[in-house]
Amino acid sequence: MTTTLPNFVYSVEVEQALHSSKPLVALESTVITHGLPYPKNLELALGMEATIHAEGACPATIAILDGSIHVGLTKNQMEKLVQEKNVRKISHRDFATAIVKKEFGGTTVAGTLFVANKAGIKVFATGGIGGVHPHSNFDISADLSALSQTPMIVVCAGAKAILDLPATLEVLETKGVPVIGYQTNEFPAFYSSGSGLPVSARLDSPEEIVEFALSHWLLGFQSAVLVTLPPPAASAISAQKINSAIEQAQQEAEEKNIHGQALTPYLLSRLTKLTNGATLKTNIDLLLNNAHLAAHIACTLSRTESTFN
Ligand code: PSU
Ligand code: MN
Repeated sequence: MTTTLPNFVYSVEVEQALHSSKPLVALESTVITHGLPYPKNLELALGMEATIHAEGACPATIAILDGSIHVGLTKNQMEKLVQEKNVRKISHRDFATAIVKKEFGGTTVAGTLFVANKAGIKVFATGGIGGVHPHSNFDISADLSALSQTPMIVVCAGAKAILDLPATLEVLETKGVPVIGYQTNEFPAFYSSGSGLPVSARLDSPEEIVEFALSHWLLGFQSAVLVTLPPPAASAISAQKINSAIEQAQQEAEEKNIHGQALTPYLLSRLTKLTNGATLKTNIDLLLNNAHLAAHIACTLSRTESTFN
């Protein structure tokens, strides 16, 4: 199965894990190429992989190198990716561009969902999904449609706080994506633990999440199950503290006419400056936290599936 897709390259470790039904966790790479500054991005990428290994699962970081879609990167490939100057942000529409132009690319949540699903991976950890940008008629992340089309357990800290969270939840509801609060009734706000907005269901353990996802898919639904967990308490920032920085960054983006794919990376890096690095620390801590839960879920899923087979 792993050799039939054109332009797909599997790492030795991922290929072996797929063949032996070992638990796998997909990881995105836009967070590495566009979301975090060097060398924190490399440290984080390797840190998420180590966290997943420590739980007995196999990490599969997904990215485009020289026009090939890689599922699982070696340390050398990871280093090459973070040093590359021209890296495209890869959502669904961008794969063919990167392939024909032999480019490097960091896959977004949408892009990673597509590749991970083709590879047969069922669990994916990210920081925060994209969503509906405020004050903008049409900037709605492709992450939301991809989530509605891809049967995957996606672990995140909600949607990034730079977004219109009520509108993002409305779109997820319209598209039939269950939004699970992990040990919480509230949708987390990425940097902050709560948004005041309700999730569609609360679940408290990896076992409950696996049972939920299998029931959802057994009914024939094809959407992702979005598992949201708040950032670790020690690194969460209160909404009150962060909101004025978010407003300032948004206003600056408007003045500089920054839109489309460039907007999210611009806002994230401005926030890091405006908060003296506090948002960067929270972002990294929550990514590691999400990788940890995703690895637990992947191990639970693989145990559950092996009792059926
Ligand atoms: N989570 C992070 N940092 C990021 C992202 C997520 O902690 O940089 C990326 C994801 O790859 C997500 C993308 O898919 O931001 C959303 O971009 P856009 O709003 O342009 O769809
Ligand atoms: Mn966008």
